[in-house]
Amino acid sequence: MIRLLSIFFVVSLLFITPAQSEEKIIEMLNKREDGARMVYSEDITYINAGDTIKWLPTDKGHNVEFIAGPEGYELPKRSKFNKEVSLTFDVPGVYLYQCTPHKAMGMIALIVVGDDVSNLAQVATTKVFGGSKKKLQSLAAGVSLGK
Ligand SMILES: [Cu+2]
Repeated sequence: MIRLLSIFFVVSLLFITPAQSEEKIIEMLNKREDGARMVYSEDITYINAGDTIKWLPTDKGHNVEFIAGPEGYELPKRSKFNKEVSLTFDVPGVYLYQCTPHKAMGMIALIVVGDDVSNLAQVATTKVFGGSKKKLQSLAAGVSLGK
């Protein structure tokens, strides 16, 4: 009887907590709270597969341009300046994007989908410009699992 009840309990939990995809907001900023200039609001964003990220053009003159992702991932077109952009990530792995006009000023960021860092070393060798070279190395070193 207890066993039957516990099975019932587990099964009901499955129905009560379905896997929900979430939407995360990232802002494009001239200046962040920590004083960093020309940045996204997050340097490294951790999401689950199926989640969506929405970038807001909080400050003007920025965009989102993907330059690396897991194998087989077709890089989306770079977004328009001053426009909101939404992307859903179904494939686990590490993604790298930059802001086209500020790509040499360190305006780059990483996304880690589904705790999968198997392509991190490869992403870390992506060609980036100027001040973004150092930043990419520090971001890659800062990636951690378990959030
Ligand atoms: Cu920018």
